[in-house]
Amino acid sequence: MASDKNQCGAAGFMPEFRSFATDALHVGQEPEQWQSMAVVPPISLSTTFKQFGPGQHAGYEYSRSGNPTRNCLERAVAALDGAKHCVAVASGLAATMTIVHMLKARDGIVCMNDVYGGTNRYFKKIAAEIGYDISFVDCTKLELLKAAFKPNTKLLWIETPTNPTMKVVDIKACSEIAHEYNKDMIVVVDNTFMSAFFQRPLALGADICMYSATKYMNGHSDVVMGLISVIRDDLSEKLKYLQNALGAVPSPFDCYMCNRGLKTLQLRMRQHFKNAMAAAQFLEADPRVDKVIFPGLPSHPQHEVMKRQCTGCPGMITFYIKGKLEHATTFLKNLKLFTLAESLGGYESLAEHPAIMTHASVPEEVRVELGISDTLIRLSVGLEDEEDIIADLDQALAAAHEKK
Ligand code: P1T
Repeated sequence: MASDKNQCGAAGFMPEFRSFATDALHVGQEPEQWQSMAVVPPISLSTTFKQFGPGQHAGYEYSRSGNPTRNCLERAVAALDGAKHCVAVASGLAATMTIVHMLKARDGIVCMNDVYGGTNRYFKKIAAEIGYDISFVDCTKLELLKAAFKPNTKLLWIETPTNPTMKVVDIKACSEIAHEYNKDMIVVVDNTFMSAFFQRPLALGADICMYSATKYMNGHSDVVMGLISVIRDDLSEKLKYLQNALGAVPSPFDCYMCNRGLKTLQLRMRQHFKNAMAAAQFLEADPRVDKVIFPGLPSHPQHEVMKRQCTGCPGMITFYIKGKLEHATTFLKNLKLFTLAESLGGYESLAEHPAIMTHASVPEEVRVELGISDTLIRLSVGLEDEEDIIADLDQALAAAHEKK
């Protein structure tokens, strides 16, 4: 049974999704699917599969079009997303590319204005040059979204919370507006920051839920992968066709790893939430910090939306350190437990400087407009002990503000 309060003690959020852990452990993992009755899905490395007669096969022909290990993962993810189908691809950006290939050049795409730097670069430098009509809009302002749609708009791309400024977009409201404008518009939510444990975009009206599985879904910083989940059979058919026709597929080994990562998704996300809440509260009370952006705090501008559409918050925090660029870089260089590195969502705590690192490809004037300034620092709070996480932040803040 779903409880009123989350295990991490956060009140006011949606109850956790029913049978989440059971599905993560068992859907797609049935021993009976293997002749050996293996309890853990084997890594099926064979690129090709014997046929009984030409065109008569046991479900698999060639490993790009279908692979047994990948199939286990796809079935598990579909269950966790409350979806019917899932397609695994080689990276989060390969998922974006695969989805955009469902459209034709000159079709319009409206995209949330703050998204991962690589997504911004793909839309602006690749998709726009092919001929897609791309526009960016702040989807937290629904009147701006309404005004952004044009007769050729075929797809709405939402990221929530956004990377890196953690704006929260109301998925239900945006999906309704998009589908009212054009019932066939495809609403995509990049669910990377949330994972399937905290947010189910398909239940909120979106048509596609996608991930960089490189982050929380795998959770161990050792796989690069993308996942795309859908309920609609027509979208699944197109995406499966493109998975094979574009060929950006993940390796069976990576599928095995990600499938394994899902087994602890629930436990990991609960702990990420707990640790991040403690770190965010510490930073918010600290005079060496200008501002903390964490959707689990009542100070977050869309905290109410977050509670309404999510079961909790991941380990992502951004904050503005008091001072200048020099203070941000000194803070980052002095961290001992947090590793200064790009990426997020692994068991280990990471910290980075979006303006210089993950979002360097976003034009400077756009960065300024979005608030990706020299003093903005992004944390991916990991699963270490809470006291050690806070002690590390404390000592690095002290180093940054010493004699300055
Ligand atoms: O790296 P890849 O698996 O291709 O995923 C791209 C991607 C898509 N969507 C979001 C929200 C992301 O954060 C990412 C990748 N992000 C980082 C590498 C980062 O450090 O922010």
